[in-house]
Amino acid sequence: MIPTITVFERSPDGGRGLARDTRVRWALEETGQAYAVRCVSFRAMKQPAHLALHPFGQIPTFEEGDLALFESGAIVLHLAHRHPGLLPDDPDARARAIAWMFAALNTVEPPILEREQTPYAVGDRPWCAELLSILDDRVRARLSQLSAHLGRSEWLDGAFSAGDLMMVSVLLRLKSLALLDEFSNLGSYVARGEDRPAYRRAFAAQLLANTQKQPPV
Ligand code: GTB
Repeated sequence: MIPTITVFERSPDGGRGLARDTRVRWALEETGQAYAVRCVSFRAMKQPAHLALHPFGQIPTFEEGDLALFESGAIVLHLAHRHPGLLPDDPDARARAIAWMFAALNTVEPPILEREQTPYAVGDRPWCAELLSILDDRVRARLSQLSAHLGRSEWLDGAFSAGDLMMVSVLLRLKSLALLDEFSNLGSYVARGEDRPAYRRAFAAQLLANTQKQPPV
């Protein structure tokens, strides 16, 4: 049975791959799984049918047979457990790869999101520039630690894993800011992720979905 994921009917980023279905598409591509897509409007996301799948009324969701999942991290982890390609066989290395997934979502993504969303939330306040500079420093601190860990390695812990998939997905959100440029090894790390054939397929699929003409309603 082919799983179905939900995605924005039209992502606000116009197909830059920043919505969280891209990381799920990427995991599906890395593990060689065909998948179907159901587009959901902002309105439909808050309706009972979608809330039954996602209690917070968001995308992405994942359905396969009797299983319905929400949270991109949980979906990627599920795929990584079920199919080879995203987690090492060695139990300790596997646990470390999962730790990197959590680090991406719990430690690195929050300051990036706060930095990203602040201009929308309080961009008109006189103190916004000062706050942005504080938030930049918070992101910088995390990037500096991550950069020190990565050093000259290709990936975070040996071979590419779900930990890298999630970390690259999170760092991609910084592309519009100059912060990533301050850490050349992280820039190369993100570029390596983007260069993977599975990422390219995932990106192309979401771009097509977000740029093709919508049928009249
Ligand atoms: N923790 C959840 C997960 O990882 O799955 C977060 C899910 C989430 O934030 N979903 C967003 C959503 O459904 C889309 S991805 N938002 C609609 C709503 O809450 O009503 C976040 C996102 C949205 C848009 C852009 N963009 O345009 O650049 C980037 C990321």
